[in-house]
Amino acid sequence: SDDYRSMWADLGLDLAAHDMLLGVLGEAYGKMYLTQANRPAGMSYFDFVMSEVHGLRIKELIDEKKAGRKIIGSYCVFVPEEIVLAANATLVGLCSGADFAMEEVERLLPRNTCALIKSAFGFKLGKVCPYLESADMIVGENTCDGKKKAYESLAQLVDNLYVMDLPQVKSDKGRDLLKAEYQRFQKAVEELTGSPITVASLQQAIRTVNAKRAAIHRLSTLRKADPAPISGMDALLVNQVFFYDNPARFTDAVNKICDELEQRMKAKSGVFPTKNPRVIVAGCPQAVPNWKLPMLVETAGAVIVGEESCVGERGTRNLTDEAGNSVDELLDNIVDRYFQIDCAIFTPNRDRLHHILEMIEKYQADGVIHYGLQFCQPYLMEALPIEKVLAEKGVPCLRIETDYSMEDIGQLKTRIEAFVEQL
Ligand code: BJ8
Repeated sequence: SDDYRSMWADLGLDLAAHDMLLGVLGEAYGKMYLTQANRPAGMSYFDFVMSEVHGLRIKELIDEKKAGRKIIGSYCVFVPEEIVLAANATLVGLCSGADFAMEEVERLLPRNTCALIKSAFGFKLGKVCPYLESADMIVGENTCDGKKKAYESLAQLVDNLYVMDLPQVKSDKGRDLLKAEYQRFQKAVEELTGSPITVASLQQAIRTVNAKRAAIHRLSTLRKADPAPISGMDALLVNQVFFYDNPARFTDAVNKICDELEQRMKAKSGVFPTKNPRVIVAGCPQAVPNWKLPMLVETAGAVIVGEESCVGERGTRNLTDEAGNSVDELLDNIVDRYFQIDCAIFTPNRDRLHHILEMIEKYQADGVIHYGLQFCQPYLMEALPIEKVLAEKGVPCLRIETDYSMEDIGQLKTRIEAFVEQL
């Protein structure tokens, strides 16, 4: 609409480039999502959210800003939404799943940088991300070398970058660092919003975020069923929207889908036949609109029953303890929850392998597809020992290394089809 166009222009978007992006996104969504059979009726909410991802949701954020709230953008699940909400701000995920303005990007970053980082830069340089442009603060974090160094360059492109340091070892010192960084972040957010965090506001924020995660846990549990009541494509989408939507509304929408899936389970109906090959996808995060792999897996006839990823269980598992009598106690609960995240930037990172094994059991998976983005050292390195352990346990594993381009689609299709065949 015209309203949206003037909103995008006010945010400084490049309207022509942005039209192109929305065109490509809409077409891909129609082809990959709307063509799926037996989708739960409750997915219509997510179809709506996607059709309005740069429209209505951005208008809501702008309205929040007009009412004095601040918007904070983040690239990593280590940025605690509880602290953001408690200080009267809204958190949105910024990491992006499509190539954009690649020529310009490669003038600032080496070619052998992972697609996720390049994409984040492409959306800035191409002026096509209304989330990035509406953010009052952008949080970068010292995780992998790629992101850590890229934020030094991003700081030249945006004037509101805040960088959070993160530990690399799960030691007492590591936990102390995380706590100190969350305290520093709390101060920075309070300064931005002018709203000091109180016990009540932090407790309320913890409840809000826990409810969102609990709804996702409920959805995950339902995916244990055979036949699978929801496709991996749709479940991934729900996990992607987790990062953008209004938390309370999102929680309601996910719970509604779960009610529907429970009915499906009773009726023994699903999206794929019973005894269909079931796989877990493990590895790098898949941000919107990176749907290449799940699309290939599910059109090859397997169903994805779980994502071991930050856009998935690595990001959403574990709740934050709601009990505490001071901000400091609640902050400790938050640190305890986030310190368990088994990102591959940690060394050693044994929990991740355990979690993958646990997921195979829980979701009755027949195999694992390890998804690594090209040039992502942490996840590509971890893929090898994971593959070895899975081989010892007799669990088929397909190790994929790819990017956001469509160049390897034929080759991936052949490998995935052969893998699904053997399950
Ligand atoms: S907690 S996974 S969201 S850092 S794909 S940019 S690792 S080279 S994304 Fe992540 Fe936080 Fe960890 Fe999760 Fe680097 Fe790899 Fe690129 Fe990556």
